[in-house]
Amino acid sequence: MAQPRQDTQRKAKAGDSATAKLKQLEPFSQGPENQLTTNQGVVIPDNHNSLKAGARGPTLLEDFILREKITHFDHERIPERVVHARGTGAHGFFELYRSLSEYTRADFLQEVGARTPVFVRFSTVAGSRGSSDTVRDVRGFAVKFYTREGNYDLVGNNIPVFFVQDAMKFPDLVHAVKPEPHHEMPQAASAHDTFWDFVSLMPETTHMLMWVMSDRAIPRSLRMMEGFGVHTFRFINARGVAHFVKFHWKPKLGKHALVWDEAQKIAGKDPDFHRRDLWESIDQGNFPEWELGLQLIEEGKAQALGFDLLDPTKLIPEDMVPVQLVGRMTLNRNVENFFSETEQVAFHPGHVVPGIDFSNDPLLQGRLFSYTDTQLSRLGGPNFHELPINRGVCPFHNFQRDGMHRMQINKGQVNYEPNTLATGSEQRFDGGTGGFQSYPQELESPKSRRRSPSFDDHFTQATLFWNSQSSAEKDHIIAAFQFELSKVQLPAIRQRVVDNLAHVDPKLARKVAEPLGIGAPDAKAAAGRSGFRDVRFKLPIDASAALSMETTGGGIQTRKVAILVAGGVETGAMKIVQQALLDAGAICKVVGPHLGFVSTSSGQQLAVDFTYSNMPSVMFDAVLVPSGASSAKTLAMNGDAVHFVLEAFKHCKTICVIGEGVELLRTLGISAPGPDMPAVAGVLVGKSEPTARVQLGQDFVAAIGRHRHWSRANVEAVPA
Ligand code: HDE
Repeated sequence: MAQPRQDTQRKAKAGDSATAKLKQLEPFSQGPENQLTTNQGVVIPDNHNSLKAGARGPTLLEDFILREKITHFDHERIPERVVHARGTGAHGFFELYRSLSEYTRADFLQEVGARTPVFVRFSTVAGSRGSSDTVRDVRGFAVKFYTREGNYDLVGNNIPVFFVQDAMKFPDLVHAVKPEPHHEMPQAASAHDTFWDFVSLMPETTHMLMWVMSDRAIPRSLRMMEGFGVHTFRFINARGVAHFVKFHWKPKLGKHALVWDEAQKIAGKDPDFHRRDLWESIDQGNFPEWELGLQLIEEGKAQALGFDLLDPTKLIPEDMVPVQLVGRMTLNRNVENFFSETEQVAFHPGHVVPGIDFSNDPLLQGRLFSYTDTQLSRLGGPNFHELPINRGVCPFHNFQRDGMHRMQINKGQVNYEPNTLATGSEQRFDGGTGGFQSYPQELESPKSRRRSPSFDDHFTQATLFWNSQSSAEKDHIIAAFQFELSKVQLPAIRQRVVDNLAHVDPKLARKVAEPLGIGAPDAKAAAGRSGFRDVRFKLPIDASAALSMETTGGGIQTRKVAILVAGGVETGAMKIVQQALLDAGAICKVVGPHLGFVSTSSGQQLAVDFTYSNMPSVMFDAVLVPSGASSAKTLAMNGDAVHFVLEAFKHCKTICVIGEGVELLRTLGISAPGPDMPAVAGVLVGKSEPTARVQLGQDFVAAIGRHRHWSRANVEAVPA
């Protein structure tokens, strides 16, 4: 058998013409765009019909084209993430404002203006991949920095604390919040018995519960929420000096939320609401931005805080350690393939670079094991680092080899160290001072399975959060607890929750209990239960403005305004107001009775973007109803249009009506400006006269900038 090869070599030397011909066999230049092939490159002559015995006969097993196509399809899905299954991602960059060399030797944090590519994945936690975006839940906020020294993953959430203190309780927490195992309901919701049963028995969850029952858990947009690293990490500088560090992401557009009724409706009207919002914003060049904030604490000063930095149910109030803004992150590129990028991206809190290290937070320590482990089953083997989205931008080299789905072809004889056979010099590693050096922290002994007493206080920071909320935010928290607990079947569980809440604030507990058909909250009963710690450490502050979302600002950029029209709409004043909105960065969409065009009062054609029924008011931040007698009349007769404004009113959104447009507000008792008309927060009733138009536009912009008008009275009475 060796003979022919020798022949060929011999002939090639002699310049044989047959070999020369062989060399010319280049691949055909057909591209996959214009020619379908099998995975082996064989051209498929017909992609519509399988191979059959006659036109009406059975399909033949020999049809390798059909078999390959269907086999691949059968295996298209990979297991979804056990938590954070539903998400969306985007590419961008991080740019440093100031050198952090004083604190860390991490290369990407040294040079002012240095840009590092990033990939970010946002997610909900409890729901399956196909669940809705706007459910009440924590949002994952995971950032992969592709640095020159390796990938650094900051795998955080939009809430700065966590439910449990020790990794040991994480599987229990997740089991409790996921759909109940006997009937797999409810999907993507914490409003059920098992979740509240578990958390009511674990008072350490109380602080995070306050956040999850607040508006933080129903963000208006992923672009309008904060991110947090949650755990305390360490920065180590070139001299080996360490600082504790907490990470924050501050959104440039401010922090804003939906209202609960709206969130539930959007979950049905557009389950992809947050994904679409992020995708469209980036697509339209409205790149979302966050600033990276750091709280830095000298190792020796951590003790003085009054609570334990290693306890992930605690935050450091910004009033005690200010957040320093050190850079900005811009997301400017959508993915090209959701599966290859967003689904296959593998984050890991253990992906750190020299200069960034861990603390002994027992929740973080558990995470360090979990993330590689989960990728092994989710991505099918140990080579997921070779997937394009997970590959670093710096070269890497080691002797890990083979395994499922190996892409790299490692060449040569040597796959071990030390060795003398590899090309170049002898390979022997004797340690040294370069590369990643773990912080040489002294450890305590002996081994034990104990919780540190410094983790005992479960309520002081929950009370701090409560005290820091505006009165509207407090109302929303009470309503959220009431809603969730009203879905809990067992009264004893409801009772346990309110008994615990009495340790946060007695009034909060009383209010929550009111409609739940249970007894008054009993703080003593809570304190008598096992697992309860009646301990409060002292905090130097009672409230912290940074914990509220109410004063966040952020302008009206990318806010969506619906312009409700029908035939006969008067566009003179409308255009002036619309221009003011566009100048302020808002997005205006015309919503009419049908797609195509409507005729204006001056006989022109106005293009319609959406209809009242295919794009409801919950998709918008504000509504403009222009003047025009016949347009206003048609709108007032149309149930969908009337519902549109009533719903926007109920959700406390800004509404601006011009001239006859006020007809649409008549059921709310709002009429044309005059002595009888009561002022209603966030409702602007403008005249169409040229002198009033410019001012109206400015007032409208300012009112939308206040996000929602919570002081609007009696919205519960509005039937929408
Ligand atoms: Fe995670 N977490 N987690 N987690 N986590 C996962 O990893 C885990 C925790 C967070 O967009 C999983 O690849 C344990 C805290 C985000 O791909 C899994 C513990 C915080 C994402 C896992 C925690 C997070 C995950 C599931 C307690 C905020 C989504 C799929 C010890 C700081 C990342 C996967 C993405 C994903 C385990 C607690 C954030 C199973 C064991 C605290 C943002 O490995």
